[in-house]
Amino acid sequence: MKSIVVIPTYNERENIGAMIDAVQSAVPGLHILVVDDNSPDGTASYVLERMKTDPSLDILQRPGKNGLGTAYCAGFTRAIENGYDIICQMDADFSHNPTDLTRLIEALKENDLAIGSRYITGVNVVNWSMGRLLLSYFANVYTHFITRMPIKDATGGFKAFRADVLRKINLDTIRSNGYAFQIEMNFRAWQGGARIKELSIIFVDRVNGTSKMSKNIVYEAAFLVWKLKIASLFGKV
Ligand SMILES: Nc1nc2c(ncn2[C@@H]2O[C@H](COP(=O)(O)OP(=O)(O)O)[C@@H](O)[C@H]2O)c(=O)[nH]1
Ligand SMILES: [Mg+2]
Repeated sequence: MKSIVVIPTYNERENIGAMIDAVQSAVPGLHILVVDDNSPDGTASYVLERMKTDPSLDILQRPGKNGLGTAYCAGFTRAIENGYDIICQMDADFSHNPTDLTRLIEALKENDLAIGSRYITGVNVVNWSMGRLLLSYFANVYTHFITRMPIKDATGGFKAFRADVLRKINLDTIRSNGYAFQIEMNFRAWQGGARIKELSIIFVDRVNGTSKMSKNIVYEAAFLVWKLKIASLFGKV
């Protein structure tokens, strides 16, 4: 199976080198596609330099910061075009542990979407403020309550998809970005009949670099779950 992990970056120069090393030693042979939004800190030039000697590494460069959701959609589209069977997604900031990729990919033998979940066995989050933790936790309770999607952590960004699941979703029509993007992808996969498996992971807040999370991302997600719910009632999702 041809497999790849898509890693979006915005100002991740401090992390990306070690992240590429860690992914490659965790899952030998896994290809990496970095989607960089012209990070002012030169993340892309670092990756381009490494690509000269590493054929398993690729980059998609976009002209400016255009949000996480569209970065993922562009990366997924490229991965589908290039014939990958398994397409993973993870952050560049070490919040997601690259060694968990093996379990996510393994789970695709019997599932179509594997989700790294922080909320299966209690709360597996390290170093977040109580405010941020409560926000994330209740965002998930709220999402579950409205959509009835059988997923405990619908806002996480550490996943593995069978390419078929992504092919079925019309990626060009996705407009959501932050938490909302993760929820929307799960919802569309679920509505499309994907077999979904959650695996427990430990999420650790970043040590280097800064978060791009904002208040708008929360409002966007709060609104989106209603949009999905209503669209699904009318058979539009
Ligand atoms: N290409 C791209 N990557 C982004 C954008 N916003 C965030 N990222 C990346 O997405 C990942 C998650 O973002 P992060 O700021 O850590 O969000 P948080 O973990 O919710 O605080 C990191 O690898 C970021 O560099 C964006 O607009 N474009
Ligand atoms: Mg982060």
